[in-house]
Amino acid sequence: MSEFQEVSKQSGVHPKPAGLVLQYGTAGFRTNAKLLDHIMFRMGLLATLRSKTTKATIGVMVTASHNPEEDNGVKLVDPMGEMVSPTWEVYATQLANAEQEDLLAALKDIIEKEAVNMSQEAKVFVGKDTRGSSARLSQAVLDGVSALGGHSKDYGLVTTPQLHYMVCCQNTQGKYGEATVEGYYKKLCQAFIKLSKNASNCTDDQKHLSVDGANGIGALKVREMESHLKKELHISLFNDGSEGKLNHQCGADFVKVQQKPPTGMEINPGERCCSFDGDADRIVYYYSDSEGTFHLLDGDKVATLISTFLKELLTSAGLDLKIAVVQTAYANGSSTNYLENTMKVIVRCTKTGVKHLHHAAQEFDIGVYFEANGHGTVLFSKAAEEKIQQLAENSSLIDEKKRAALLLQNTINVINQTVGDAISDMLLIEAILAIKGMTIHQWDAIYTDLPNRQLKVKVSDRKVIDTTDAERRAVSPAGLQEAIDTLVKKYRKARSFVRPSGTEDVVRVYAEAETQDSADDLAHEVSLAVY
Ligand code: NG1
Ligand code: ZN
Repeated sequence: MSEFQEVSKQSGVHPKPAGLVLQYGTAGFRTNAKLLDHIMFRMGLLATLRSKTTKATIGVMVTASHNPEEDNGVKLVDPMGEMVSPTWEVYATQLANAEQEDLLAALKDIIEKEAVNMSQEAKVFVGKDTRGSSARLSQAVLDGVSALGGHSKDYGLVTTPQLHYMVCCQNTQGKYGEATVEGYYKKLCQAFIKLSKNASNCTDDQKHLSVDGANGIGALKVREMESHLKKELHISLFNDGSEGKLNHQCGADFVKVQQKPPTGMEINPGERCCSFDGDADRIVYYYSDSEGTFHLLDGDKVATLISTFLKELLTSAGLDLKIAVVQTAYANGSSTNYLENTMKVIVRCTKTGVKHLHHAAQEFDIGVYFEANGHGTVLFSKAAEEKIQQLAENSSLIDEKKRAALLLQNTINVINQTVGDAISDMLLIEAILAIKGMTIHQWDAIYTDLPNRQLKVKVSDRKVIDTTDAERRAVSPAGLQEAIDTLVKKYRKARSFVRPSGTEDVVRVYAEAETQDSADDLAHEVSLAVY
């Protein structure tokens, strides 16, 4: 077959370094960019096969998110804009690790297992972030697609969530929106402007937001979007990529893990600020108070704000829809406590990695999911969307109900339901704060975070740690959990857990306790128990 000849020929241009083994992890493949050329070519091949089996457009995003500039990575996007299915993650690893001479056999094995109809047309959307290596690597993906006779559309520089959005729009024949970057801005910004009109007495000062673009793609895209906002939001953009290095001392991951502001940003007391990560799928907020103390509002605070807003609207609209918040073990204990006991919403805890949260959120009428690091979105079931729409279109309704239904409808439109999206989340948060007339300080005061600490520990083999109960308890190595339990008992309001990272060769240690000193000590002691 000629397509296999072409694969053979082209794979010679993208050879695999012999013996190199990489794994499709929590966020796809991610490592030093120098090691990724063959992976990209092969992911182009795999996406083409996936497109043929699903008879739908598949996405391939070239990015390493919050990782350093020297790294890169790739992840596949399934037809509805979601992460690729677990079976195909296994295929991705197999194809990536086949030695050069075994590549065709590995490819044919997948074709056979999935009974891929090779005469079916294939379409793949490709996007990339701003890393120096991304242009070369995304070309390797495109080469992979064309080697198998697939069609591709290169979206060039886009955020990860924008690519997910395009794939979903394409596969729903435009019902979700138009599969263009312009269409994305129009849909989100129009909904944002309609929401903002519900904010009474909003001053120019309150419409101001400082954004740290992490010197990445998010900064470019915020600039592109600005004209669509019609001055309803005034953005001061920092770390826009003109000087600093991607993710270096800035961005959502830096701010969350270091619990301090990014460099390169001017922060005035009380002013709202937020940081994106390197591919703009995460967002965290923060401010500095009049004493100069830094306050972080992470994914848990975001989930709380959004779910409170939605719950109030459901009550006003008289809609009986089941709303839940999905978190991971990293969620601050105070947030879980507040959500369950004060707000009385259902809270679920899943393993780390958005695909787990996403699936859990799909089980409810409205599922708000956020990782503490700021990656998250809101999912509305089809039935919930229909009920909201019917109510919004019902002209006989009394004012309050109608207003709530319209707010819910525009909330749905401002959200990118395919995946966590810093731009979309930012617009929703800004709209909610404006509508509720809330300052960032008032939002922060909804509950007080328990002091916490995250550490990374290098071990010879992180896979010896196995966990259960949504990663909150270690089942191996023997004795580790007992050791953690003993340490935790020494502190008040304490909790700690360890798990192997899915994106770095480290074990992550998390601890929280009544005071920062206790959290720091506990994290340190637990990290010693991991060795
Ligand atoms: P790992 O490396 O598996 O902890 C990290 C984040 C995840 C997720 C992925 C993908 C933490 C503790 N972990 O995963 O939440 O965002 O990266 O980017 O923040
Ligand atoms: Zn990211």
